[in-house]
Amino acid sequence: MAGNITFTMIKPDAVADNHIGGITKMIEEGGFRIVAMKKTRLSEERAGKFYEVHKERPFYGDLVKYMSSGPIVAMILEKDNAVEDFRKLIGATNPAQAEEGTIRKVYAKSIEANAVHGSDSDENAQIEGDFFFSADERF
Ligand code: IDP
Repeated sequence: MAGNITFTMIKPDAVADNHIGGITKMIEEGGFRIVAMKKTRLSEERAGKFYEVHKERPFYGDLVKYMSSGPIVAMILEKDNAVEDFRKLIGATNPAQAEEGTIRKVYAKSIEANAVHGSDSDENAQIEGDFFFSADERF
């Protein structure tokens, strides 16, 4: 059975451009409840750890620099079928391929600076949520 938790980050460009409100509005209107939320900045080391699964990919170094370039907003979200439904709400990795009405269609600037992260499995949603939040930060 699909889980009811996913993890997201509003990425540095979208935070810098003042889109925290616009993006969280789309998230809430998409039927997700915000269980935990934090504005923070990743060091290069922490960003490297978060994206470790991509370390063999050619864009890894740039991605780590970009994700540590400014503050992000991390959130745990709750909804039935959370992981799959949130991937639908954010749209394709490359905003040129993102459907109308998706967060990336509205806010992403490029394939790298694509406004938001969304977990790709229930297992990763747990790992990524635990990366940022302790039990007493979830409500
Ligand atoms: P996802 O975020 O849609 O799950 P992934 O393939 O897991 O996409 O890639 C993680 C992140 O790495 C993307 O959100 C994006 O910021 C960056 N990325 C992915 N592909 C490229 C690329 O071809 N060039 C530059 N950055 C990329």
